[in-house]
Amino acid sequence: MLDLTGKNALVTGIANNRSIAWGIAQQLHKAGANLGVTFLPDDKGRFEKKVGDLVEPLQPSIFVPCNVQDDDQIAGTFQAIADQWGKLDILIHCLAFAHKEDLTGDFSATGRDSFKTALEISSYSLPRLAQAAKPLMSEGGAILTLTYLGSVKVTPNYNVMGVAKAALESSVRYLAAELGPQNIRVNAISAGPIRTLASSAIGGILDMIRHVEATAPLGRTVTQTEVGNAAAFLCSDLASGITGQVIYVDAGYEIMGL
Ligand code: NAD
Ligand code: IMJ
Repeated sequence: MLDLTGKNALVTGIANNRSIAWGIAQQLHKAGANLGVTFLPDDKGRFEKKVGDLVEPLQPSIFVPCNVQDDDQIAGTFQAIADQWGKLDILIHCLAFAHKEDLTGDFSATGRDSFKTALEISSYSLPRLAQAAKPLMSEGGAILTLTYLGSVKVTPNYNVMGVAKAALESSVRYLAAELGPQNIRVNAISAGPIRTLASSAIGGILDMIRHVEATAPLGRTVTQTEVGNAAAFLCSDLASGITGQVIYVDAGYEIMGL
C-alpha cells in the first residue's frame, strides 16, 4: 500500500491549479504526507496570496518564499524545515524557466546570459536544493524532479530548455550516486505535454498535444494527477530499489519511432 504517513514533503513549483506540482502535492497529501510548500515571491505578493489560497485545503505546515536564484531564500526555506520538522523525507523539484524569446527561433541565437539563466534556474537549482536537503534527510529520503523529452530528442522551440533538461537529468544521476550511501534516492519523471502556465505560454502547444494524442500508445496525453500518482510512488518505500532513473509518464509516446 502506498503510505506516506509520517513523511515530511517539501513541494516547489506550484503557481496555480494547473501546475504539475499541484497535482503532485495533492497525491502526496492523499497518501498521508505532511506538506511544506514554497512559492516564487513577486513584488506585489500576488503569488503568495494565490498559491496560499490554493494549498490551504492541504494544510501545509510550512509555507515560505523560495526563488531558487536567491541563496538567502533557499537558506530560509531549509531553516524553516530544520526548526519546524527537524527532518525532511521528500523533496519535489518542479520548476523551470527560460526567457520566452529563447523558446522560439534559432537555438544558435541563444545569448550568453539567457543560457546561464535557463541553466541556473532549471538545472543548477536541483543540486543546490539537494545540498541544502542532505543534512535534513538523516533517515534517508527521496528527491524527485520533472523533465521533458526535449532533453534527449529535438523538439520544436524547446531549444535552451532542452539543454537545461539534459543537464538536469545528468544531475539526477550524479546526485543519486552521491546520496545513495545515505539512502537518499534521486529520480526524474519525464512527463508528456500538459497544459499549464509554462506550456500554454508557448505557441503551438495545442498542436503538439494533438500530435502526442495521435501517436502515443494510450491515444492521449497525461494528466497532472497521473504524474502526481507516479511521483507519490517514486517517493514512497514501494520504490525503495529505484534511484538515478528518468521514468516516462507520457502515455507511452517516448517508445514510438514512426
Ligand atoms: P508551471 O508554470 O505551473 O510551473 C513552473 C514553476 O516554476 C512555477 O511555479 C514558477 O513559479 C516556478 N519558477 C520559475 N522560476 C523560478 C525561480 N527562479 N525560483 C523558484 N521557482 C521558479 O508549469 P509546469 O508545466 O507545471 O512545470 C513544472 C515542471 O514540469 C517544469 O520543470 C517543467 O519543465 C516540467 N514539465 C512540464 C511539462 C508540461 O507539458 N507542462 C512536461 C514535462 C515537464
Ligand atoms: C516549452 C517550449 C517549447 C516546446 C514545449 C514546451 N513543449 C512542451 C513545453 C512541447 C511540453 C513545456 N515544457 C516541457 C517546459 O519545460 C516549459 C518550460 C518553460 C516555459 C516558459 C514559458 C514562459 C516563459 N518562460 C518559460 N520557461 C520555461 O517566459
